[in-house]
Amino acid sequence: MPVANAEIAELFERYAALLEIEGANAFRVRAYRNAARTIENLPQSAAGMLDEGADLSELPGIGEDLAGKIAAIVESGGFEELDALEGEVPEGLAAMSDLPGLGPKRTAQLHRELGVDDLDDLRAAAEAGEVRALDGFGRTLEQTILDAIARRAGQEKRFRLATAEQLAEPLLAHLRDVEGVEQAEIAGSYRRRKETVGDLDILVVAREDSPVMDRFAGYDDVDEVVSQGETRSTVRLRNGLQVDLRVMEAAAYGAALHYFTGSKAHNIRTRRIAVDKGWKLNEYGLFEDDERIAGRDEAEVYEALGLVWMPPELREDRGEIEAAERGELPELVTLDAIRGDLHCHTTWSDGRDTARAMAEAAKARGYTYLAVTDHSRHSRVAGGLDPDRLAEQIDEVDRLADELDGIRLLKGSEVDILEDGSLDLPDDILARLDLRVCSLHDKLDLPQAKQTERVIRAMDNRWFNILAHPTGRLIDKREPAALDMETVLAAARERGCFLEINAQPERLDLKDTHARMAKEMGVKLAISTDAHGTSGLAAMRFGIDQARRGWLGPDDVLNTRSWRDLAELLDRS
Ligand code: DGT
Ligand code: CA
Ligand code: CA
Ligand code: ZN
Repeated sequence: MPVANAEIAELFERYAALLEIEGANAFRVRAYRNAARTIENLPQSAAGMLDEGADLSELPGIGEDLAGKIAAIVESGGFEELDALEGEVPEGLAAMSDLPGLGPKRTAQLHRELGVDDLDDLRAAAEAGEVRALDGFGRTLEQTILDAIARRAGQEKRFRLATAEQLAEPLLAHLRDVEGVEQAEIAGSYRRRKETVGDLDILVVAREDSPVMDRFAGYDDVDEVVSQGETRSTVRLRNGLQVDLRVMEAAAYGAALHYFTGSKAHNIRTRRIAVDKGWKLNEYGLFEDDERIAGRDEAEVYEALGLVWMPPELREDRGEIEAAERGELPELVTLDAIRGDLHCHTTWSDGRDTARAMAEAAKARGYTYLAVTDHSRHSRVAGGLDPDRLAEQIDEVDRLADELDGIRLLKGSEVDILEDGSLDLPDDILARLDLRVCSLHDKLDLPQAKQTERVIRAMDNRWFNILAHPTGRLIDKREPAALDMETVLAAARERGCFLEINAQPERLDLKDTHARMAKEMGVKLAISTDAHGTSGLAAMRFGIDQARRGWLGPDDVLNTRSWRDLAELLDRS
């Protein structure tokens, strides 16, 4: 069983975190983070490429050294330097740095100044009020840490959707290949495209004599068979992800798909509708007395209940039942409606590919425009551009635009929003761009009133267009900035500004409920990949998932428009 790209990426992330805890050079740390992203976004399996004799050091951002480490991971599941560092850094520190709100830098500080080296120590120190006294910590963060430790204690690990997908899709293909298997699908939160999944729920219709259960338990990536029965088995994969498999008859497949797709809250509503009609609804079907009146496919179940089939992304009991009853389910945006990407990086800052390569990759995706938005000077470790360098880039992009056919390259910048709410670049250079995405990259822990005010100040600048990754959260790693989202959205609407759904699997920022809030308040959103290389452009579909969970239709999304229509919307004059 080849090592999945996500697993290689995870080890590089881990190595980067350990390096950071040790206080290693920021550029070195970043090299591993970038490599993790490169590998995670590769369109092919790195292990497969090695197998075919590919030279991984030719990948952007991967030199000889990193290529060697990848080969070692593929060969042995790890690499020497990681083992060595894991030996040096106490295990508890790694766990600490995983806590939202902490991260490696603060972990190092806690270790240095309080001698704390695991979660128990940390809790004790926080309870004794020692943490708040440290430089840059304070009472709020101390409480955040205590909450996070408490939450972690009673919690199973969740997996990012994109990570789960890299393990789930090959497994699903494996099952579909087993003789006698007629249908197979992944239900649960995975099918609802939730940003993280707790476990996978696979449903299969198979002939009686199909060896599907044995082939499931014997799958190469299975670490442990938790239970195995005739109609239900559970296994744990090597990275810890648990998978349930259920085998059923075709006549119940639709009912099972409905039941195990959930959500639980949605199911409770549909079951109540059935009960009100004097029926019974469960994973085997919709029953009137003992007669099954629906169950073969999902649409049939919904229709029998007086509803219509609805996309799984909507099934959270957030109004979708009522909307279906009124015949007013929203039309949801799809990937093929996207005409361009409005946020990406190139070798001018911390991207791995040239603007030309990015443009060509965008064109290959069928886009008609791509905005080049490299960092501004305040993002120093990301190689941010000062006004002179940006002016040079503007000239280069103009030159490139002349040479390129069939794709429009837009001049942009990802401008840091400074602590006082001013933008990191002067107006005269901002004025020369086609668009500006503006972001918070530091001081994410300001109190809510200050943070909200900071963003609104920034929007007061007439060149502000799109608030990128609005809260700065990293799923399970970094808490969102404390923004009053309703106030921010109202301010954006008033000023003709927009917000972004950042499609990177670890960001997915705005989250679904905030995207929905934006739609309801009439603020359109960009869905952008923030790609740092050509392969990063593929993340668009995760942004689409998130947008669909926020009920967004094509009209609610900026980049479903032609550049002409979009330019008009962006023009604040
Ligand atoms: P996860 O795995 O935590 O990301 O979330 P889900 O939604 O995949 O939840 P899971 O795996 O516990 O169960 C799969 C589906 O099965 C769930 O979405 C709805 C259904 N289900 C599970 N337990 C119950 C229950 O107690 N009542 C009802 N009505 N449905 C349930
Ligand atoms: Ca599940
Ligand atoms: Ca489950
Ligand atoms: Zn960016």
